[in-house]
Amino acid sequence: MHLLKNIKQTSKFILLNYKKILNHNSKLNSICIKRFIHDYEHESIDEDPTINREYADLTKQYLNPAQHGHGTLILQPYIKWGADKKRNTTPQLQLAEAEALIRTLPRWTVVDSLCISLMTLKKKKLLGKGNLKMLEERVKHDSKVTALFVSVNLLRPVQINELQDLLGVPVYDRYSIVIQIFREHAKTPEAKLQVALAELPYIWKKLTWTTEDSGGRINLSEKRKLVLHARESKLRNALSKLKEHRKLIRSNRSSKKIPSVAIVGYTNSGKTCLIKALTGDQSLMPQNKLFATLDTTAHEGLLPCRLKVLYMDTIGFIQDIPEGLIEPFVATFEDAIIADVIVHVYDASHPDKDAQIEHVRETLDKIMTELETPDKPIIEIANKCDVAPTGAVPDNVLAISALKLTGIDLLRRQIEKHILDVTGRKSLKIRVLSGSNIAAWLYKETTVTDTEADLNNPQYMFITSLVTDQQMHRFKKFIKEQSAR
Ligand SMILES: Nc1nc2c(ncn2[C@@H]2O[C@H](COP(=O)(O)OP(=O)(O)OP(=O)(O)O)[C@@H](O)[C@H]2O)c(=O)[nH]1
Ligand SMILES: [Mg+2]
Repeated sequence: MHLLKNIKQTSKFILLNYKKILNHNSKLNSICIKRFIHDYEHESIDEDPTINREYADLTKQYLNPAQHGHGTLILQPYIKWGADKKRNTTPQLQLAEAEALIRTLPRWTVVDSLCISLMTLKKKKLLGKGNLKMLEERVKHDSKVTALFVSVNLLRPVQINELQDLLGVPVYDRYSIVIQIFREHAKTPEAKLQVALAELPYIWKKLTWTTEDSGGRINLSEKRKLVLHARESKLRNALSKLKEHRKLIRSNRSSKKIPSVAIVGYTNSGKTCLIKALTGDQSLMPQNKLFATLDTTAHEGLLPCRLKVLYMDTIGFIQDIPEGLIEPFVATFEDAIIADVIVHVYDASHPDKDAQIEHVRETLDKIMTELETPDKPIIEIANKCDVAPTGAVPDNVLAISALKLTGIDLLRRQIEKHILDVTGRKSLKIRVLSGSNIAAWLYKETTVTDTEADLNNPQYMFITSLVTDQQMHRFKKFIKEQSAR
């Protein structure tokens, strides 16, 4: 009774404190984002140390971050028959991706790995007696194994507890491993904010399940739930301010009329490398890691007609992770998806490319429907053709190598065709007096793609320009004004 009263008082105190913070923040408008980001960078999202400590305990209990890494035994369960059987991939390919996830984490190593066939992943006890015994022996006989990674998107606490109690090592699922990768790779304040939000649904789920699984812990969870609610509303508040801020940048971008191209695709398919090839931006660092890019960033490039475009780099997609993990990233992904043209790049050398392509198509379709983005051209291109087996790319798909720079000019031309189409730009060739106001207007207001002298009259020249209907309208008005003078 006394404990319950104490918890109620603490909860009230936490809530009041949060209301104070939230009210205060709402007055600060965009400064809030900077302030929040500053707070976050200094690991003090919450001004109350009780909440900080409580949240740290929660992440320790449910995410189990390992600063010093782990020697990992990977278990890839798969369903052999029935509706839940995966049809476009194999257990070995799924296992290879699970290994790549672990290798992406610094200081984590793959010690041992195996595939296990199961009837279902939904049982309270994930594994049967025989498999448990075999796992126990493998862990006990290899002292290098310090953790088990079960490569399914989300394990229930009761499933984790059974394995942990038996094996004596921490147990991770795909969601928690991807969160650890996100935490490692989030460098910008924005990415850190999104990662902080992405881990909340995971902790929520685990906390709720724990409460369901063992009724005795309800009081403790109530306090913890309050902490999570408070943290979530603060993060969401900051993220929605960030969205407003991004809208401003976006409208600025569209007022400058620079067309944009979103580069999307499965993680590690070569998106960053492709943008480097298209723009020549040497500061871009492609890496052989999953989720190397977490931020949506814009990079300026030139099309063959000399029109400027912005290439948007984006976070990669991956199969078998719950939607809650990606949801916070949709805020910035939105910036990319509103682009004029989308380029879906896939790794043609990857043995699991068909499943990867399908996953990206489906996810993209879902996001675009949810965001109510109008239909737009999606160009699918096959990357890493320098190492892809012959016949891996269908005839109607453009095959490129972003690394070896093959097929890049052809891709630029394809992008150009779509951009001119979508943005309604037409090529216009006009004879003007050299150095006239009209020539100056064209240079200032439109994209001049070519000039040539008029051989019949050296005082005149031909200017070829790309113009939108709007620019054409303004141009005609300008000509009228000039001739009225
Ligand atoms: N052989 C070969 N390797 C490539 C090619 N394009 C990219 N790579 C390599 O593939 C790896 C991943 O490239 P990134 O550009 O970082 O891939 P990404 O899609 O941006 O990956 P994430 O940001 O992690 O989702 C790097 O090691 C690149 O050097 C290619 O055309 N051929
Ligand atoms: Mg990248």
